Amino acid sequence: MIQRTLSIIKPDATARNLDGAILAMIQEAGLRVVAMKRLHLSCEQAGGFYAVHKERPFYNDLCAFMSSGPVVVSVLEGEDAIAKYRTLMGATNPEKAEDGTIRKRFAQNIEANSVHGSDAPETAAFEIAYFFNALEIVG
Ligand code: DGI
Repeated sequence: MIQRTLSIIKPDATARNLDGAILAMIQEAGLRVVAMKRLHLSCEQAGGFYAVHKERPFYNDLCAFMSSGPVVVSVLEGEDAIAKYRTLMGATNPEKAEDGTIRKRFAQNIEANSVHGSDAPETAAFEIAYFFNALEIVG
């Protein structure tokens, strides 16, 4: 099934000028970039995005980190895009990430882990709408 998913290249990766290398891995995996923008989120904007994690102990640190520098948000489209991108990203903790994944290659630790990807169709719909309107997505 053709799906869409929301990707974020996180501040640790943009700080190291890795946007292009990560987008190349995404495109090499067969995913198409159908929308993209570069943003510097406020702490509140990052918090709204990660509202599902509000009760987690790392929530405040996560919001601070996600607003510490620019991010590149994009909508990816392709066959089973949600699962395909999660596989390409690798485990949340880069010490557990498989060879060939974005996090194995670039992530620095469990927080500065370079990329975000939606984990289910419902979260993808919420996350895509958080950043893009219909006119900004061009398949
Ligand atoms: O979907 P993921 O990004 O792989 O992971 P998630 O939805 O469980 O968590 C969202 C982000 O929150 C994750 O990319 C980094 C951060 N995070 C998750 N677990 C921890 C964490 N940060 C810290 N400091 N400690 C954690 O245990």
